[in-house]
Amino acid sequence: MGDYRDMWKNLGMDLEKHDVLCEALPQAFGDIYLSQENRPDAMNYFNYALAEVHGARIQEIQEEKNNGKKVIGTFCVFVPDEVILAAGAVGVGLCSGSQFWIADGEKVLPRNLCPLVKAFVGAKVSRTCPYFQSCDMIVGETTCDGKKKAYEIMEEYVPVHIMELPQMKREKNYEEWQDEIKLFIKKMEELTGNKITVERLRETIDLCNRKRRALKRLYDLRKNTPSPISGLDALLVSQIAFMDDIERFIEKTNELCDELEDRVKTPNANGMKRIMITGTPMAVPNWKLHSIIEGLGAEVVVEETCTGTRYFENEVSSEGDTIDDLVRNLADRYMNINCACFTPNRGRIDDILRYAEEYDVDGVIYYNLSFCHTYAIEYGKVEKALKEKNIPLLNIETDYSEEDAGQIKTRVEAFLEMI
Ligand code: BJ8
Repeated sequence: MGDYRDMWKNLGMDLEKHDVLCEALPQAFGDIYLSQENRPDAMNYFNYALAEVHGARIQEIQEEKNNGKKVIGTFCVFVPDEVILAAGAVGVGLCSGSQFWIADGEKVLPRNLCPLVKAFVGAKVSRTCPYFQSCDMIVGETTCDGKKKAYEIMEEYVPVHIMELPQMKREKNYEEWQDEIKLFIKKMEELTGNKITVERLRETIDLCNRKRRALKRLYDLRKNTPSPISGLDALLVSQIAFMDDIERFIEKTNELCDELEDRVKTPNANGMKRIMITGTPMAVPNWKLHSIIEGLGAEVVVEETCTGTRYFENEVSSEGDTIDDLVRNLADRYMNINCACFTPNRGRIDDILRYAEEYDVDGVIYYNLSFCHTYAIEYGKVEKALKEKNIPLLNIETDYSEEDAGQIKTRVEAFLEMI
């Protein structure tokens, strides 16, 4: 990474603390990623994007800011990127996957809380995340209690807009979500001074659909036996998707898929067990479970998570002549995301069963971040549904620390032997 200290200083960052973070990341990335064999050449771009995640990409964002663009931070796949882009703003995903930020998060939050929430709050209060420091506004959403209440704390540091996400999927809830999207459009117009026109919104719907299609293409390639890409590499691509320039990301992901398409023409059977991960998201640099599973000689072939299928499944229709038509299309697509914050949430069980078949998995690992109650409770229903289909399942509840890595490794090893 180049020298970005002046830029970080101008962003009001705590440089000393940030140095500690910057020292740890290359080591972890090298150990986990660069030690893999037979990686696709096209992963070089994603290696670079990760290496420059606090450098070159932030510099680009600062240039966009200098050209008058606003930067909007988000934490959930329910916030429609289409609206952010249609207002001429830059969107960045702020979910945080690093243990580094937990201690600072715990200064202002209770310890018995999901690490994802503690980490994103810690990233802001410690002034060590240049994405956070670049944001003109963050957009929260009423999904789980931890996030919902954490946004009240964030308000002390940065302007916050909250979208009220319905927690059921009745007709009236779809209409409520349309109203929330309209309020968000209004807010974005006020913030940026740009009118969101039908034409502009249609363009960004098409753009976001192209991004979804590129990710879907990558995931479809993983349905091959063996998968032409490791689960770790696919996870990195998904994680970079939340921060990268969208046009470049689409191009680079499609280049990767071109290379993988060549690979699957000459499959080399490897006899690896094929694993699905389902559950809570894995924000960068959370590679813990994938590295354990793949370190034991199995391959992760699909993630039913928000850093996996929930992020790209289903496109938004661009049919219609008015903003109301397009907002209805947006609401229809987003309300089909099957997060455990909904009750009931049968759609998620159907997705898991469908993926188990489509990706031909040998077993499923349920990934639950500690203190995430909605996903922890939903485990019972997933377990019952998978049992009926004789699909083996292992439940892993964990946080971002490495303390339980040995114990998880032992349990995954036993699971792989059993299936
Ligand atoms: S759509 S999964 S990104 S809310 S923060 S719910 S892990 S206790 S992230 Fe999520 Fe949107 Fe749903 Fe997806 Fe649990 Fe932690 Fe809450 Fe979390």
